[in-house]
Amino acid sequence: MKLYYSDTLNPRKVCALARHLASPVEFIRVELGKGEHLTPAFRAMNPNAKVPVLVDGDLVLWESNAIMCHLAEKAGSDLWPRDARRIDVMRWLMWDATEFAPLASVFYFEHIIKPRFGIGEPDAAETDKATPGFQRYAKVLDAHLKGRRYLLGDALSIADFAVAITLPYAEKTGLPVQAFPEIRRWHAQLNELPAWREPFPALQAAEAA
Ligand SMILES: N[C@@H](CCC(=O)N[C@@H](CS)C(=O)NCC(=O)O)C(=O)O
Repeated sequence: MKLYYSDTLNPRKVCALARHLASPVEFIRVELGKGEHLTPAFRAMNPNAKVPVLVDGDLVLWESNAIMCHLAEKAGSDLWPRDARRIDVMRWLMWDATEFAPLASVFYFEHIIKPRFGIGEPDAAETDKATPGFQRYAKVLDAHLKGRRYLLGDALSIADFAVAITLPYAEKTGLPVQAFPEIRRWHAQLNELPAWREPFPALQAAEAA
């Protein structure tokens, strides 16, 4: 399998999961700053011109959450459960994609993407606008996590990898999580996983130099 990624938010979930499962993937770094995702060859894999993309034989799969399902299924892992908990995972993936992540990622975009790609200064008006919505959903998440180690209870799942993905950047981006102790406790537990802390392959020495 080949996993096309960049060291940004959505690929991060997939890279973390691939490492956690020790999936046999070849990591292929796509330089967004150089427009490597805009080439005809890349668009032939993903017409959205976005990372991550997984190529597994004839299967070319885009969308980070779908890729996580595929990697977990392929590994025979319970992180994408085969029983009724699968529906619960779907619930959290949907909730994240439609409610939580669009608000949480505003902070990431303003404070990490903009400076990194030189596309303007962080705009406080944008994060201010996202804050009430973020707090509304963070409250739901915080209440759900009370008494549960992970989103599904005792067992880690791909839903945790999806919903928590903005949390490694919380401090740097000013994501307002201070008022949500269960979210912070949950993320501290995820940080115990080496693959969560270090999801990306090391840069080649020449690139890093
Ligand atoms: N819904 C997609 C979003 C992927 C996405 O937004 N990827 C970003 C990096 S985090 C990207 O490739 N951006 C390039 C662009 O928008 O030009 C997923 O979850 O895979």
